Amino acid sequence: MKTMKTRQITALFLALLLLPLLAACEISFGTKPATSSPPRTAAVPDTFVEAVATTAQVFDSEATLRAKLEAEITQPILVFEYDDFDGDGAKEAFAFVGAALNSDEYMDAYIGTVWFVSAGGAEELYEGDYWDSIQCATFGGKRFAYVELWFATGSLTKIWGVKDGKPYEAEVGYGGGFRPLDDKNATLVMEAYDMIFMEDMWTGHTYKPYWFYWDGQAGAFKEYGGVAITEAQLRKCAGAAQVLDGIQADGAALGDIFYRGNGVINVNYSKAYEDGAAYYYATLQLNGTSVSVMEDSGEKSIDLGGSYQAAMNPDIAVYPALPTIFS
Ligand SMILES: [Ca+2]
Repeated sequence: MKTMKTRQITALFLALLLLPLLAACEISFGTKPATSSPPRTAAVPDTFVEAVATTAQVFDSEATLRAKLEAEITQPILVFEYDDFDGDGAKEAFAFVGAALNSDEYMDAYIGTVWFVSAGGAEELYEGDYWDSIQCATFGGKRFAYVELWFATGSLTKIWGVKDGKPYEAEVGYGGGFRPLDDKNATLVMEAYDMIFMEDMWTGHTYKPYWFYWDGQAGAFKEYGGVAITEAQLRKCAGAAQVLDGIQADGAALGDIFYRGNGVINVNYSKAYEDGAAYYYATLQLNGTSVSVMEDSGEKSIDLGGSYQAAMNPDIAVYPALPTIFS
């Protein structure tokens, strides 16, 4: 009896001992096929990344953004500027919705609305009349959209950028005819009646460019403000005498001379007549220690009508220290 019981206990003991071993074998057999197919740990992130990328593309694809805008409007989309304006990886668009006038007198004029569209939806920015539809330019690596509002005899520029996924108006001040020069600089035109003073009245419509730049650190446009210099200071530059002597030989009197941080020097001068005076300017470019008359589209900037001020938009003007040539 005792022997029988001992055998049974031994068998039970062996079974108990073998069970975990068998279980272990089963586990190892069970995991084995997994090694022959692609490892699950690698396959999961791949699918996940793919899914996220697909979702992002759908949210800000050009077709999706167009559809978001089309749901809000009744007029056609004339311009759709689709880009990553602020460089954050998400696409957005500035769109012009409306109609071209197509008249002989106003060939490129439009009436309509500027819209901003992102994955978050479509937002109306400005409704009005324009000399042109939306144009785009890059300053400091950021993309901007701008329009020229139809304003009396000239235009008024409105510029928008994108920050934290939202559009904002990049204030460049009062003026029109915004013209990008490179990835930092631009000009804005000041309109004035400042050429002829006669019988106590100003006449002579003039359009003078002023110079602006994108200040990446401030995240804002600034104007190159002018610091007044004297004729004697300007004559220290090579090439200045030739220009100034020519102006004075013509019977003109020098007015204010402004030096700007981009090396632009505006020389104002006037000629007196019996019952009034005519006002002119020359724009010079300082290169090192010499100056030359600036050329714009093949035209020399001398004997042009009007007078320059220190700044067009004093609120955003930055005034430079004078270079040593003027000291
Ligand atoms: Ca963006």
